[in-house]
This record gives sequence, C-alpha cells and structure tokens, in this order.
Amino acid sequence: MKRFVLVPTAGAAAAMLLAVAACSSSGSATGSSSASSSSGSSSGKTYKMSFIQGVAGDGFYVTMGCGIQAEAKKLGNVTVNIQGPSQFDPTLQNPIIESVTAAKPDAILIAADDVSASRPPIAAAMAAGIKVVLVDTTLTDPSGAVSQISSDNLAGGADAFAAVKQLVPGGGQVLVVNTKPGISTTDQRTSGFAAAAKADSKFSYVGVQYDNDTASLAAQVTLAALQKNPGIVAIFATNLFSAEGAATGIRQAGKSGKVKIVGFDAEPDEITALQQGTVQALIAQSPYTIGTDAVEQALAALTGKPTTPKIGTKFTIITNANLSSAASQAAIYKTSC
Ligand code: T6T
Repeated sequence: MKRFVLVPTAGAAAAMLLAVAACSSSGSATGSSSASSSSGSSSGKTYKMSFIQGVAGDGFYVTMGCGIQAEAKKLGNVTVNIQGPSQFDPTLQNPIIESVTAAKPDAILIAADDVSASRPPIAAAMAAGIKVVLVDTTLTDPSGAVSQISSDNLAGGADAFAAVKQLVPGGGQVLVVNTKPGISTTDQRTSGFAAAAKADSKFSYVGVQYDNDTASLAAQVTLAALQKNPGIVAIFATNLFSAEGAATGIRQAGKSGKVKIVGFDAEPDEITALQQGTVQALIAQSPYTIGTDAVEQALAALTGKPTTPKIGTKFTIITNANLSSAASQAAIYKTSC
C-alpha cells in the first residue's frame, strides 16, 4: 500500500483554495510508548523503533508520533520510543541521535534538523546496522536511508504563492517568513514560493526573514519588515511557528486582514488565527500518515520486504470557507493522541 503525492500544484491555481482529501488523527506529547496486540507477527519477533522529532512540542511532530504509535499498536510486534530536542537545532538533536544509536534500536525514524550537520550521526546509526527512515526533513546526502517520507515541499511553496495570487490578484510586494537555513523542508517551501513569485510580474519578492523557528522572533521580523516595506501585501509563513508569529506581527502593525498570510501547517493556534482573520489560508500536511508510513517502511526493511525510497504525502488547503468540512477538520494537528 503506497500513497503518492496528491498536491494541488501551482498549475491548479484556480482550484487552489479548495480542500483536497485530508488524513489526520490525534497527536501526542514527547515521551515513550510501547505498543502490542492486534495483528502481531507470525514469527513472534518484536522490533524496537525510535522516533526522533525535529523539535519536541511541535504539533506537527506530535501528530506524526500519534501515527507512529497507532501503526505500532496495529502491527503488534513493534515498540516505539519518542524523543526530540527542545529546539530545532542539530547541536541539540545530534546527541539524541547518538544516545539512541547506543541503545541499538532496530530502526530510527528521524526528522533531521539540518541537511548537512545531521548526516554524521545518522550515518553512524546506519553503520551500526540500524534501519533509518527519514521523515519530513531530509539530508543533502540521504544515501543509506530505507525511505524518505514527506510532503512535496517545493510544490507546497508554489501552491502558497498560488493562494497569495487568489487573495491579492492585483499583486504587490510579498515576503517569506522562514525558520532558519539548513532545514530541507522550509528551505524548499521558500524556494518554491520565491520562484513562483519572481516569475509573476505583478508581484515583487522582497525576500526572506528568518525566525529561528520561534513565534516570538517571527512576530518581530514581521513587524520590522512591514514597517520597512509598507507595500507588502502578503506573507508566506513556511511553518507553524512562523505562521503564528507572522500573525502576531501583522496584528501589532495594525494590518490584520490587510496584509494576507498563507501559512504552512494546521496547529490549533493557526486555526484560531484563521478564524480571527489574521491568517487567510493554511497548507496542512499529513504528519499522521508520514508516521504510519514510516513504521511500515522500517518494518519492511527489517523483514526483508521491498521498501519505497520516496513517499510523498498530501496537503489539505484550509480556509475559513472550508474549515467546517470533514477534510479540513481531519487535517488539523492535535496536541495529544
Ligand atoms: O512544518 C513542519 C515541518 O514540516 C517542518 O520541517 C518544520 O516545521 C514543522 O514541524 C511545523 O512547525
């Protein structure tokens, strides 16, 4: 069973703000869990997996952890341990990768914090015989990984620009509020958005401001950018904290609803911002499905079954107009499983 990308591409701009199919479930906090029962394995062998989040306490990874735990429970022969760094930072995540590797799980499912700096400890885990599945983020050199499972982030950035075009058909200046360089996902979203914006003569791309994956800094850089460039008509916020912070920055600038925000992810606070009119569209990912697929891929590798090198998961575009639909509701990230 494999799902491939179901992404509303920029070419489908006219249909941009319509919801596509959703897939979501409940979420969980960082911690560890064991799961058993259900279908089980005929050999009786059990497998230990560790999920290392990009950052702890992020609804996207919480929801992914729920998918991982649910799949492990369904399989019955997999136990899962979940942990993550307190910030999206390879200097904090790498020691976790090393200590998890020392504990010798059968598989590691990991959202690497940096395209380059995360490679050495991940390569060491692979060299120790641990199966590695890259979830969400990837590496410049992903060789040796069983599978890479993520949204199509480049297309997601282009889709965000298509949404901006619908919101501001007359054009104007557009800004990106991004996390920090070196995170594959958010860098790709920025590239997809920037390329699409630069190709449209009605729009002027004023560049990217970084927020270190914190809502507080996102608010500050947004406010400063709006003061410096009063012609900004829309902002693309590349992830959850960026969107939350950009919404605050726009409120502080007194431009709520006037400057549009298209954000990535669908954490409850982002939904509130959507309802309040500070954010106009959210590109929700499918973290739960990334989690279930990751366990499947790891188990396939451990049991000598075929694996899928790359799996793309779908987006759901959420707006106020479709928020009450079943697809949108199912796509909202959860804070606990
Ligand atoms: O957008 C997700 C994830 O895809 C990205 O790699 C980092 O930020 C999030 O976790 C949301 O905060």
